[in-house]
Amino acid sequence: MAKSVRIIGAPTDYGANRRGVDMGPSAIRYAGLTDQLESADVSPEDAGDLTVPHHAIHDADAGGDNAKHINEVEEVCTALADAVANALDDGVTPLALGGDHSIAIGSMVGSARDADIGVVWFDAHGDFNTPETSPSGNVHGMPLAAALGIGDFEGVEWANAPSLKEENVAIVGLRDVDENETTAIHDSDVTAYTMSDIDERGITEVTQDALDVATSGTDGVHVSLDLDWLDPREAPGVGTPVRGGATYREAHAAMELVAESGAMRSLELVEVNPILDEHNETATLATELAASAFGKRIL
Ligand code: NNH
Ligand code: MN
Ligand code: MN
Ligand code: MN
Repeated sequence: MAKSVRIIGAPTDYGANRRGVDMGPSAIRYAGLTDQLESADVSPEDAGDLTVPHHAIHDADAGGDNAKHINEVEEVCTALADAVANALDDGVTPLALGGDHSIAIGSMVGSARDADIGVVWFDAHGDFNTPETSPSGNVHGMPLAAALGIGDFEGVEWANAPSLKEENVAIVGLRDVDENETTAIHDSDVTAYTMSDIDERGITEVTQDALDVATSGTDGVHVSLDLDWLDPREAPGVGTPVRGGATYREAHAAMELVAESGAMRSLELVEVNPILDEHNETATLATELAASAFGKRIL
């Protein structure tokens, strides 16, 4: 019987400083997500979008908060955590569509509710800031710290995934990390691979190591795919592009290894910004990479 996947849209941009990423779920669906998933031999069901609070004067640049729009982020992440946990209860693999990367707090909390999980985080950025260290106050730069209960997030129930351990978190593809964030990553037990590691060792070896980190002693892995992990030439439709990212083939190779591991418990595709995109190609790429992560094969 084909594996079932439940698509859960989280159309929010409260964690980012560029508008437009809230249209990501629509763009990814429009790019043909369900067809791609079917081509990977999984059967998709679309649960639609979560309700995101309306903010009449949403201006992410306003205010000097350490964690901007944290109440809205909490509301979305709480709903997403429930939706992810319910999908897993129903024996279905959750596929969350962002939205900005703050939604990962909800994905991880939900995925970890009844299991010990590991995380593989494909991203140009560390997303390891806390409200104290963040230079921007944007929560999309903080989800890993939040889920691990680091910094101001310590003991914040909606934002922590207590069963998630630093030893089971691997970040892949780093090339833009803030100063204090660098120290925090070094001081933690998280494993981080930069683009230079990928240059030196190749994408397959690095991804395999990351999967080993995330599967060691856990029940399954949450895979978080920030589209800015890819080079902006492949994925121009993101809010914070950084040159020197993963190529199209490297990204597929990594997702194919994810599928081969058989360990993926939940997946999310985040930071697709259709306003900044060219002909929806970043959203299209997201659908193709999801298909590879769910086991699409050429032959
Ligand atoms: N590190 C920066 C911050 O915390 C940028 C984070 N932006 C991302 N993360 N897109 O993946 O504000
Ligand atoms: Mn609260
Ligand atoms: Mn990110
Ligand atoms: Mn990023």
